[in-house]
Amino acid sequence: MQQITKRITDFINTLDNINNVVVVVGAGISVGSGLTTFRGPGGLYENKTVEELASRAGFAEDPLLVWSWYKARMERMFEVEPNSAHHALVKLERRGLLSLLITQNVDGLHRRAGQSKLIEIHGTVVKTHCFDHCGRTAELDGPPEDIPVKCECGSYQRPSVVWFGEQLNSEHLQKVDEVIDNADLMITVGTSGYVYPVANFPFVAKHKGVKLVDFNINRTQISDMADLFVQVPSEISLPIFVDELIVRNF
Ligand code: BJW
Ligand code: ZN
Repeated sequence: MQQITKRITDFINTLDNINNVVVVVGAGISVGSGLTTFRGPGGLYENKTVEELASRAGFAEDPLLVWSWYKARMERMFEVEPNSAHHALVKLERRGLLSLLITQNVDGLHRRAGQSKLIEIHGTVVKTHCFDHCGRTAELDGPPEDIPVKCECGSYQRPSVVWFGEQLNSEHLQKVDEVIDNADLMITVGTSGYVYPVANFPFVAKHKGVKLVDFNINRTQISDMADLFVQVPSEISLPIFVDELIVRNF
């Protein structure tokens, strides 16, 4: 651990002035809370891949199967607690260093940890809307009892998350562009960098001269271009990094 802290401190000492940190998060941050990732162990559900389950076509073909997947995941999400990596990001915000946290996770753990400068760019499981666009929406305070969840129009409600082939919220994307333009550091945490357009954010940042730090237990295309890659579970490495950044007192 001393060696990791030294690598982190040495890197932070090379930085001039850090005031605007943008953080991009994926499923790996919640592993320390007991949730599973999409593409690692436990990533398959009933022999289907996330690409098959998280799509309009998948829901149209078998709404019960897709809702069963979300219900099982929601049961875990409501059981678990934010971990030290989520709390470290709240600390970064409270010290005034964070411009924006962009999470791909729909598990709500950042909000529960107390994060405010937050965009849930792939949506959230606690909201639903009509699969057939009748306009009805609903909020859930736990996993739904009866699935597939019915809509009053006769169709189904679906989770308000972004599935493959669906557009991300354009205001969110505009805000991301703005914060990257003004960023001096981007931190990526626990993402495979497999899913676009989020996978592009580190490339855009790097191209604009923003320093890039990646926290992941496995090497990815993001780690390959990062200025610092820390290959340790983020629940261990991220609290060290945030504390060292705060101690440096830019
Ligand atoms: C740890 C750890 C520990 C483990 N500590 N780390 C350009 C090129 C090619 C394709 C496209 C493109 N642009 C768009 C596309 C198509 C598509 C896409 O990206 N396809 C790929 C398969 C290539 N993208 C879209 O369709 C997007 N929409 C879009 O672009 O609209 C415009 C458009 C429409 C139509 C055509 C063209 C353009 C929408 C993508 C929506 C993704 N939705 C999901 C489901 C959300 C709801 C839900 O959760 O159920 O989002 S899929 C799933 O993947 C989920 C995640 O947010 C997302 C990213 O996964 P993430 O977080 O990176 O997880 P993993 O499991 O992949 O990785 C975990 C990592 O953690 C690993 O690296 C581990 O090593 C690490 N780890 N333990 C640190 N303790
Ligand atoms: Zn409806």
